[in-house]
Amino acid sequence: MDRAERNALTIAIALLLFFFVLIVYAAKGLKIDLPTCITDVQPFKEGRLIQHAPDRYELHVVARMWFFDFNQGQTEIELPVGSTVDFYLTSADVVHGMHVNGTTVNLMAIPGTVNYARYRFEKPGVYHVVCHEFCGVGHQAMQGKIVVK
Ligand SMILES: [Cu+2]
Repeated sequence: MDRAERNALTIAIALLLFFFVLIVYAAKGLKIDLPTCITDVQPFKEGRLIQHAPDRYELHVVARMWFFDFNQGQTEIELPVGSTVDFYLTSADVVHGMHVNGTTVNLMAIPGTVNYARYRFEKPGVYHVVCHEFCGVGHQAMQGKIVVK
């Protein structure tokens, strides 16, 4: 093998290892979890916001053409600042996406499955929730709001 070739390969391998180690550190050390498809929760039909403690919430989101049902048809919800939310997401019809802007919550809503992510809202503000997976003619209008006060 040519020397320049070996140097290029060494640098490429070192770079990729560096990226990989940092990603594993973020996932395990900082607990920035990847979305998980969970199997012990049945797909639900209605959105629901459940409060377990003053700063602990469970949010069942149903994505449907063309809105997010956060809580019995509501497309906008309010949470106190500092809340930790367990997001459970399913779809009532086709495949949707759900990205909560400004956070690491970025999930797919797939009919028949439940996706899960956890996030703590440390800063107050309006978090727009958008669908980023094409879902028909109303796709561009599919959005919701999480208001953190
Ligand atoms: Cu959608």
